[in-house]
Amino acid sequence: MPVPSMTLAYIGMGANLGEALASLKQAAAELACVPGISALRLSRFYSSAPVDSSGPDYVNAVAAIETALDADALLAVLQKIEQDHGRLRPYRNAPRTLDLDLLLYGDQEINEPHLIVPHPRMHERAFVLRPLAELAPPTLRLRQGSLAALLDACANQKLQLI
Ligand code: PH2
Ligand code: MG
Ligand code: MG
Repeated sequence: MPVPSMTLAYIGMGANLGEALASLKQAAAELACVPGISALRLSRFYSSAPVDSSGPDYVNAVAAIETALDADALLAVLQKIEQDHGRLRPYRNAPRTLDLDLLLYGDQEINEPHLIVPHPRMHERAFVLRPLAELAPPTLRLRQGSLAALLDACANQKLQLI
């Protein structure tokens, strides 16, 4: 049987309600068990004040995976895990028990109403870029610049390693 081609994808993980750290660890374990997902690598965990949001401080991390799933199927997996963790969406950027964002899917650009990849705000968020830099090759570039330059630009955003 032919081996399906695998895509390297990065998932941004965040939570600021409930047992946020435990939820992120549990979600990573759940992701690693999904058929079509392999080689999960997890960054360290960081806490930071909510950006354009409210409520308690967030815990954030990034996971890198190899996946045979297409971007839509992967999005459905992420949304199912969010639901399983009691995710509600009362309003935009509301505090949440679990947020799993598809940051990068190979080098694909996706512009659909329900899915934009690369994630449209990742380039300006230290809570995404710092953990991403632990997993991504230093050569990684986003449309807005190199990972190193983007990290420099948001160096003023306070982030605490947990
Ligand atoms: N997620 C948001 C909005 N603001 N702030 C922090 N610190 N961490 C997040 O994950 C986060 C946020 C929308 O997804
Ligand atoms: Mg998000
Ligand atoms: Mg989200």
